[in-house]
Amino acid sequence: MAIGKIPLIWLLGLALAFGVAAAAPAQASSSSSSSRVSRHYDFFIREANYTRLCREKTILTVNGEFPGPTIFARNGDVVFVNVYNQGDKNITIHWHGVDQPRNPWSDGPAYITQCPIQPGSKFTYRIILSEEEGTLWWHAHSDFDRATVHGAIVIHPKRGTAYPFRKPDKEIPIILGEWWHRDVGQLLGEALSTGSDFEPSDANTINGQPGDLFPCSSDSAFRLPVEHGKTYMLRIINAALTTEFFFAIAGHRLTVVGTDAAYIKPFTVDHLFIAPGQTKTVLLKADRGVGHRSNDTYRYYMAARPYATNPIARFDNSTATAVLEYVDAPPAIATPPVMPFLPAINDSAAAEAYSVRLRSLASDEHPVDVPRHVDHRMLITIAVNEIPCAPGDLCKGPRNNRVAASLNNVSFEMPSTAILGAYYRSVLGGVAKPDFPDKPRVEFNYTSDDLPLRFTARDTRVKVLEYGAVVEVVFQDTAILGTESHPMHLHGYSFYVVGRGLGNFDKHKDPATYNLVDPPYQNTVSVPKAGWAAIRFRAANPGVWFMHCHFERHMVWGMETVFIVKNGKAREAKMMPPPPNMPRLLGRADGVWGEGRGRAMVLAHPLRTHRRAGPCASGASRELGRQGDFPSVHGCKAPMLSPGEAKGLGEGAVAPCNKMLDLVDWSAGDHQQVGSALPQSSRRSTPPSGTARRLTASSQ
Ligand SMILES: *[C@@H]1O[C@H](CO)[C@@H](O)[C@H](O)[C@H]1NC(C)=O
Ligand SMILES: *[C@@H]1O[C@H](CO)[C@@H](O)[C@H](O)[C@H]1NC(C)=O
Ligand SMILES: *[C@@H]1O[C@H](CO)[C@@H](O)[C@H](O)[C@H]1NC(C)=O
Ligand SMILES: *[C@@H]1O[C@H](CO)[C@@H](O)[C@H](O)[C@H]1NC(C)=O
Ligand SMILES: *[C@@H]1O[C@H](CO)[C@@H](O)[C@H](O)[C@H]1NC(C)=O
Ligand SMILES: *[C@@H]1O[C@H](CO)[C@@H](O)[C@H](O)[C@H]1NC(C)=O
Ligand SMILES: *[C@@H]1O[C@H](CO)[C@@H](O)[C@H](O)[C@H]1NC(C)=O
Ligand SMILES: [Cu+2]
Repeated sequence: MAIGKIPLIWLLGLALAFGVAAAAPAQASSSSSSSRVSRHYDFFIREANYTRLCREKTILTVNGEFPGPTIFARNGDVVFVNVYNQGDKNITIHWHGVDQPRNPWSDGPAYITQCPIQPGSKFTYRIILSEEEGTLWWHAHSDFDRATVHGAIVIHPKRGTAYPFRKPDKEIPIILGEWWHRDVGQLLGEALSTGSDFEPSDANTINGQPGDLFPCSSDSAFRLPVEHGKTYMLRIINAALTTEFFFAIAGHRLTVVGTDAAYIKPFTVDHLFIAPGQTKTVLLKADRGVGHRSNDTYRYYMAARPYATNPIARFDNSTATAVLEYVDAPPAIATPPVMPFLPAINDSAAAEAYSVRLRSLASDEHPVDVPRHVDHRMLITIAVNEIPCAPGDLCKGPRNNRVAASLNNVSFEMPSTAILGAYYRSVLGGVAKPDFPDKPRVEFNYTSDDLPLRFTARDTRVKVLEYGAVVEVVFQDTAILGTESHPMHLHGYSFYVVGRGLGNFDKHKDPATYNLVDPPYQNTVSVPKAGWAAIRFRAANPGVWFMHCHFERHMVWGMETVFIVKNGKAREAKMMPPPPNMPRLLGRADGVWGEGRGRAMVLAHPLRTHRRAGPCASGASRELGRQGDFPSVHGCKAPMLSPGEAKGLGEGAVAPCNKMLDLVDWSAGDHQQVGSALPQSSRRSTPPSGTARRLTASSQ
């Protein structure tokens, strides 16, 4: 990303924020109890050519940008994002770290909460911000698309409230990622077909750029211009598929003030540690520059070096750099930037020393609510495993088997239809088994070397939780194919990380070491290599919530499960009904809204999708309109399934995303009331004219 890019995005975001804010008063006053503001973004998924490491390559992007556009909002807002899939593959988008109270429909993981948005289709996500404040991010949640389809979500304090520290002079997203010479979709396809590990990336990146240590990368390296005496807020996001990082800036210390979307007690470090899925909000005081201290210079590297824990996995050990540059005192002679000290690639002690320092702010304005009494305990072992090679297959995984991964020895098998839809229609049984184990079937010395337990088996097993139950999950790393740290991410919740340690979790001794006073509140916990981490949350968000390792390759190998949290009794304790434009029939986002009450419908030609907003598939017609909170829905309207065809499919049948069929009466639900059932509602019927368009047009 070139130097001019960040300020541009920043300005766009401000323009949008002001655009919305300016239009908001009319609507805010119509909803007396609330300051909830709606914001609108258009995301066009499309291919773009980018050159890195001396080679041009086609990647999938949002609005042609890599990294993608930043979403700006305030605590408590609702953000609508229209996702138009103008690419040539299925995709979904996830709003990482947003709880989405009662609204799993917009959470995003493919085949968990929705069928993918197919090429030529559109889906509007409604992102309901509640308790989150700080730095989050969005990313594709299908295949390996998130390698290039990701961006920051910046959540400012509510209007009239402030940061729990002095307002920084400027805020800058710093997104850590990777770059592959090859197409990531192809890499995924090859690895899955042979059961082998993935090829490591060719470079690590900061804001999309490898930096000075790579060929053809110096001119385009990300540069952060600073002025002496000012304070900068870096919103650091680890968007990498495979890599945990140490991060530092030469000559400067970093004060960590937030992690994921919660404030913490500030602490100052020379370097920090960040796992994929996590964010760190840090303050950087620009106290150097030329002439202030004897060895001051005007350029300092910021650098991200991998922390890699599995000795047998191949990995990209390269260091990504960007340049912090004092612009208020340009020197006569350009000097090379200074490199920061970073821990060694295998320095587990450094990673752990950082993680144990995280403590919630726990102030009057930002209190904690750590559950003390636990209703439901789970011990979940994490493992990389093997699955025997099927006869006749050519497998290139360990010992010529397939590499796999598991939680409690269940290697999660992705269903072919969305679990949420099946659960909502009370036909879960055809898709998943509600018997994910609470603990490993057999106890063993989890962290002992040479465990003779390589094999696992695939299944779609989910955990069903009672509404309101306090759940404690202890994640236990195992040495099955080598110990490794794992970033475990839960959708739908943030959780308190109440404990962590090395070796085997001891249920008699370790709980005594828990921090129940000010544990960090996170959505992604880094479980230490050959160790464990304990989290607690109150299951008060009904829905279907994915829980998985945020290393993408572990996820595609099965290191995940799903928590289904039942509805409670009160209306506010129940899942909202599905939105009118849920991708379902053939995964089409724009299939059937507002039509076809209680009838099954099918789109005529599943694979002949209208690409790049071309004509609709035969039998479907293009529609324009809006419904409820979802403005300007347009797309292809599916034809109705004939009563005969619908009958032939049978009552309660569960069809895969590509086969159609939905017998629920989608339009009879209370979509119109969804907004009013929000904790604080302020449905705005029409976006300020031109807002979305302005963003779209100017962000290309
Ligand atoms: C990318 O480059 C290729 C080869 O030059 C070209 O065919 C293709 O149209 C370009 N794609 C885009 C989106 O510009
Ligand atoms: C500058 O000097 C200080 C003290 O002599 C030293 O600690 C530091 O590492 C030097 N370099 C930089 C980039 O600050
Ligand atoms: C990184 O990996 C390469 C190739 O495996 C190796 O030659 C190099 O020494 C490694 N560098 C570091 C810093 O570990
Ligand atoms: C890290 O690797 C180095 C050599 O590459 C080795 O000497 C050292 O013991 C390792 N440290 C840890 C903590 O494994
Ligand atoms: C488990 O294995 C580790 C590593 O081999 C060993 O140090 C430890 O003593 C074992 N624990 C038990 C309870 O056997
Ligand atoms: C895991 O499941 C596989 C396949 O059912 C079985 O062979 C293996 O013993 C199990 N491992 C453990 C640790 O339970
Ligand atoms: C795209 O999604 C549709 C509907 O879920 C599915 O039928 C199709 O197989 C998917 N295509 C690919 C390439 O995965
Ligand atoms: Cu993992």
